[in-house]
Amino acid sequence: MTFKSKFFTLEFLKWQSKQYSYYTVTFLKMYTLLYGLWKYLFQKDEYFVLILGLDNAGKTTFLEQTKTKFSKNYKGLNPAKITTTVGLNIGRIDMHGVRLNFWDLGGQEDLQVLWDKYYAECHAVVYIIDSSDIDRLQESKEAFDKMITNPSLVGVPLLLVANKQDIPKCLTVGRIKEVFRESKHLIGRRDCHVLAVSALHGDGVHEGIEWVVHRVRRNTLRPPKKNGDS
Ligand SMILES: Nc1nc2c(ncn2[C@@H]2O[C@H](COP(=O)(O)OP(=O)(O)OP(=O)(O)O)[C@@H](O)[C@H]2O)c(=O)[nH]1
Ligand SMILES: [Mg+2]
Repeated sequence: MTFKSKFFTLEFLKWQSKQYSYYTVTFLKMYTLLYGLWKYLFQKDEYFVLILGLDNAGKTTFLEQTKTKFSKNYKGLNPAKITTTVGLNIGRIDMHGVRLNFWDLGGQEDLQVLWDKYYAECHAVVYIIDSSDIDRLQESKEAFDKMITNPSLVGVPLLLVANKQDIPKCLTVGRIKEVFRESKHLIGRRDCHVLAVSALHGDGVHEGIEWVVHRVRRNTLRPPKKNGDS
């Protein structure tokens, strides 16, 4: 090879490698741009909702009704087949362009110590009260007080579900409000709402979930996660 042809080959190789790096950078820029657009258009805001309350209050029944009402093709578990929760039940629904993830924890006394592990990550709490269990109303209020005193729940909307309203002679919503109003100073400025529900029959479940969605979306203290966020 002559000196001239060697020179031209070298120049050509340099030019070619410049072209390659130009295409690589352009490709990466396009990829980043398109991925950002895809994320913006298709990824939903995600919120995490804790379902808490004493054992037997109806938390898992409430979750099953929620999944049945808001998920296409989901046939809820037979209520008779729902047993006490020892670990965690999860559920997920999409509505109003957002995703709600539910964590339903066991309510037995020795399992309540696990509740606070989820506080920092949650965007709302649905607290279930058994309106037919007059003897344990005070115990439920104490568990509620302990929960809302935890600083990791500051600013989190609270939905109090007065469940089992289908049972004759159960406590009225008015009575339950009266009792839980004593915790007003602990609730502070958090959004809080008490709702009459029969999780077994599904009454009030839709309204409750609508309330939660609206409150978590407007709560600037706990921004949503984008799905895909770790
Ligand atoms: N009548 C009536 N029974 C209900 C209602 N909701 C739940 N139950 C019943 O209450 C019992 C307990 O319900 P669960 O959903 O398992 O209660 P839980 O709060 O998840 O209990 P743990 O998992 O032990 O903390 C079951 O027999 C349910 O069928 C309701 O609205 N009305
Ligand atoms: Mg349960």
